[in-house]
Amino acid sequence: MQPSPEQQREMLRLMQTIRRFEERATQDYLDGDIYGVVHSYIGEEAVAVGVCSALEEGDQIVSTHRGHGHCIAKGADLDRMMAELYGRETGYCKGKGGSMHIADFDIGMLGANGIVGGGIPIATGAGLAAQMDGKGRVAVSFFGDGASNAGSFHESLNIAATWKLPMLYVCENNRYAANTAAAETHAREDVAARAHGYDIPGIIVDGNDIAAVYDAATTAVARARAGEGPTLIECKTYRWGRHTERPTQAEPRPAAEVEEWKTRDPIPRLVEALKAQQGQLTDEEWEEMDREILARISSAVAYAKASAFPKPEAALDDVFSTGGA
Ligand SMILES: Cc1ncc(C[n+]2csc(CCOP(=O)(O)OP(=O)(O)O)c2C)c(N)n1
Ligand SMILES: [Mg+2]
Repeated sequence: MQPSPEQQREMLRLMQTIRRFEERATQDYLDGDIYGVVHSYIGEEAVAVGVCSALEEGDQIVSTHRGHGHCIAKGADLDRMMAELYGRETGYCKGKGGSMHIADFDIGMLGANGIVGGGIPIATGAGLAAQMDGKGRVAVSFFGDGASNAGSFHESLNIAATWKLPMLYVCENNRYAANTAAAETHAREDVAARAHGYDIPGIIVDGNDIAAVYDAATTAVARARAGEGPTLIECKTYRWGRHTERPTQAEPRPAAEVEEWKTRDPIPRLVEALKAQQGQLTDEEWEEMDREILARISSAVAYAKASAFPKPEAALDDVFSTGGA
């Protein structure tokens, strides 16, 4: 299914917001203003936006350590995101979680996760809850090629396939897990092929082509809502940056490979596609959209900087739940 021009413009806005957010987060991290670590999603924007554009508000997603893009694509608030990266009390986790732990239950973003493969069973639990609720909700698990080698991936796919849970398993195959090439750890190159072991569809898409991602996600969502069970979608993509933005982070990837993937940038691809549709985007409109996004990111940074750090006496707040029973 092809998105309408209006939907495509919204997808472009979201992808460029992720791009500009990540550029700014990287810069501010290198300047020492952001604590912890930043894993940039630059280059992979079409996956988060393509999938989340196929969802409804009540659908739920679970993210990874590289999670800013998923949050933005699902509609997270940029002020609270940036404040969390800055470790401020106005952030999503009151400044105590940082980049890898943003969650917003109100928009169906059940959380990023620093544990590789840790989010997959959480998403599967959300899928089970959606099935039990019977309101037609679906759950999406985003994870990397590295995570697909974790036991939690196989356990989750098995139970989701057996119980026909309304799920999308979205593998962001960027060909590396930290410094290890997937070729060194995957017996078979295509993660999607593993779906056959669980008798569910395993789809491979060009993860830098947002129309292809959206199309695959739309089909999988319809299947899930119809009670036919989960789909594994493998998006072939690439991160432009090193594994983290730490200045000391190793870079085992050949420079020519990185440069080659930059030519497959998903954002200009969508810009060109929109321009080719008579009257759907002009250079001026695109420049204006980018200016607005940059201004929005700057105001999120200003909000973060104007917010206070959490107080030491708040360190143990929100650690325990009374359960309400
Ligand atoms: C259980 C666990 N093992 C190892 C790590 C360290 N680690 C963090 S990210 C990462 C690589 C993950 O690769 P992949 O799943 O492909 O995601 P990508 O970073 O490529 O998006 C590793 C090994 C971790 N956080 N958790
Ligand atoms: Mg990877």
